[in-house]
Amino acid sequence: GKKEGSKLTPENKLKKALQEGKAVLGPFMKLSDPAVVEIFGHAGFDFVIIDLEHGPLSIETAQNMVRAAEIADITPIIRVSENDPAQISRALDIGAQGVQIPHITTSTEANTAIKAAKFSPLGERGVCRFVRAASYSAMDRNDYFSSANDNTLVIAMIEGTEGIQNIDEILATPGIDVIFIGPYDLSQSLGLLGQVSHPRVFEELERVADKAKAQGLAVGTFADSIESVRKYQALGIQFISYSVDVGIIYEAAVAIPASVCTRV
Ligand code: 3PY
Ligand code: MG
Repeated sequence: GKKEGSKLTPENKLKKALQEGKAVLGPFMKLSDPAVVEIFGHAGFDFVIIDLEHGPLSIETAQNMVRAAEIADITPIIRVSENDPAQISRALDIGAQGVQIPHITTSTEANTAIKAAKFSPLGERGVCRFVRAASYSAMDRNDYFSSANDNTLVIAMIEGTEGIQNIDEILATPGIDVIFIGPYDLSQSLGLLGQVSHPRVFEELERVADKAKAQGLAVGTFADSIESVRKYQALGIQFISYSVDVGIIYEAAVAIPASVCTRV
C-alpha cells in the first residue's frame, strides 16, 4: 500500500523561523559528498546553500545533497548560477526548499525569479509532478502545487550598485522572502575588490538592510568570521550564510600544524 510519507507535504522550518524573527545560520557548500551536508546538520546549523554558481557541483550531485539535508534535518537551499527559470525549476524539482538568485538588479529581474519559483496563481513555474519534490507523483498533485507555493523560499541577491540604485522597486516586488546582500560582488562593484569590511561596503549593506527590514523582509548576508556575524546580527540581519564548507575545513586544518611543535 501507499506509504504515509508520500502524502506528507513538508513544512519549511527555515521559512517559519525567519517569519518568527529568529536568526539562522548556514554555510555555502562546494564539496560534493553528501556526508558534509549531514555533518553541518548534526553540528546544529539551520541551512546549507548548495552552490551552483561558484564551484563544480552538478544538479545530480545537488539532488543527493538535498537528500542528505533531509536526513540530517537541515534546510537545503540551492544558489543557481544565474537568474534562469529553467535552473530555478530544476533546483526546486529536486527538492530544494529555497532558491537563491544571484545578481538581481531590477524589479523585472526579481519578478522573473519569483515567477520561475512559484506555480500559478503566483507565477508560472514549469509544471512537472514526476519529480523528487512531488515524491515522483506519489504526492497528491494539488497538495504538491499549493505546498510548494507556500513553502518555497525565494532569496534575492543584491550585489552591485545597479541593484542598490533600484532597491525600492526590487523591494516592492511581491514574493521575495529574503534580500541577501553579497558583500564580495558588492565590494567589486564599489571599486573595492574583496574589501568586504570596508566602511563603504558596510554603509551600503546597512542601507539596503534597513530598507528591506522597513518593508518587512528578512535580510541576509555572507560572513566569513564570527566577528562579522556579530556585526551583521547587530544590524538585524537574520539570515547569515557563515562561510563555505571548504573555508571552514581549511581554517580548522591550518590551525593544527600551526599549533604543534616542529621539533620533538
Ligand atoms: C558575494 O558576496 O558576492 C556572494 O555571492 C556570497 O556572499
Ligand atoms: Mg556574489
